[in-house]
Amino acid sequence: MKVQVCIIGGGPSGLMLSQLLHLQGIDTIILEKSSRDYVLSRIRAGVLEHGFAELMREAQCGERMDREGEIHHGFYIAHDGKLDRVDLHKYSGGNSVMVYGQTELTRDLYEARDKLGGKVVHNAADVTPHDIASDKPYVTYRSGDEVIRVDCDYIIGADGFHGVSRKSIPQDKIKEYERVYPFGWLGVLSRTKPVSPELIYAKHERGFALCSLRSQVLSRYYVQVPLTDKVEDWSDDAFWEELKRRLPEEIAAKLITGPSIEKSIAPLRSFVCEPMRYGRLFLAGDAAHIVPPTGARGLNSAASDIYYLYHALLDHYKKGDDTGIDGYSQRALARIWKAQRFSWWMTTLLHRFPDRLPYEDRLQDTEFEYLFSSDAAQRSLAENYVGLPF
Ligand code: RFL
Ligand code: PHB
Repeated sequence: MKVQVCIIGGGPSGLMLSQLLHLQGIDTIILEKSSRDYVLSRIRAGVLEHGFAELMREAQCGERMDREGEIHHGFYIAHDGKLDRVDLHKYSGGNSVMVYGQTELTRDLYEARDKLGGKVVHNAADVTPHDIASDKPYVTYRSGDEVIRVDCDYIIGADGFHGVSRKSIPQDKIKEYERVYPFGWLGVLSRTKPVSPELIYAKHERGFALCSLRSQVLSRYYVQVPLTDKVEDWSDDAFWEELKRRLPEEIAAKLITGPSIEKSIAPLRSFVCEPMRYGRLFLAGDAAHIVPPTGARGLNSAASDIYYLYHALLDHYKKGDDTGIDGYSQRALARIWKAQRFSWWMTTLLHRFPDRLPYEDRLQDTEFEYLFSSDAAQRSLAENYVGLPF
């Protein structure tokens, strides 16, 4: 089989790129190792920046998001018994974020791919890129006993942090930067009314907590837990009790609890791979970089990769101009590192680090005092949270 662009990974990055290219008459295939149901069962991002929402619209997938998603003009930070609001609208020049779950957005992208007759192969086993440094790369995968070969011009590695794409680049051609945090997030999804119409990020001496939502009847909550904790250690009751302890009393008193419909632990990690291209293989999204979820940047960073790649491939196929292709890695990384900085800063601001010094505790308190007494500091937070331009 021959296509112009072979995309490894059917998460939001791969689906979005394939949809955008298809609309421009560029032929793609997506090779996804899991089933569609499995991909759609993963509960991840909840907050989308303006740029991501725009890309969904450009991909002709924004209709349900615009109907069912919620526009948020601000969020709260609970700290030291206080509840301060970050006014995104005021401090970012009228911008906002969209609250719409990754599960729903992925479903919309799959439906759009189906509608256009896009090629999406699920349960593709042993996906392997070959000859990526040559101008005739190809990818093989296994379906049952049959090995299928896909010849292409370009390979896009959109297969997440644990995918095969980054690992297929020779180790001496890339440099990896990583920080693993000494805690994770225990997340619970419940069919209950959210405790607050806007998100609440809470810093507490027992650890971080987050009150988020998917809709007015579906809540998403998180608490910081040690890496040694297992989901089985946490009954629903234990989760709700711990969450309440970390919230201001008046919020905890309003919290409506219910059975969890999903419960999982995500470790926190910062990671960047440089460069994001080797030969004819381009990395995009979590395959190239990871952030801790605190600043809600992960999927939003994938969006700028996809935007740059989409335009680079368009220029190549429509105008014979390879400037975008040659500049992709550098351009993408410039924005990625800013998202890394912001996510690291939000994580440091809000979490309890097990090995912190008393000196660092005082600095953390001072960060809040400064933040909520300075328009410039709130402007910086808002500008990063709604997403830097791309
Ligand atoms: P994904 O979603 O990991 O998709 C990669 C796909 O590739 C497939 N795959 C393979 N396919 C073929 N062959 C192989 N060898 C393969 N190996 C893997 C996988 O099955 C999968 O389907 O990467 P993608 O598309 O780059 O998307 C990235 C986002 O998923 C991620 O950045 C966000 O979820 C991060 N994130 C958040 N981002 C935000 O912008 N805002 C948020 O509010 C936000 N909240 C979060 C988050 C991530 C979280 N977790 C669980 C890490 C909250 C959490 C808790
Ligand atoms: C979520 O709703 O899952 C969510 C929201 C904001 C974050 C991280 C996760 O910063």
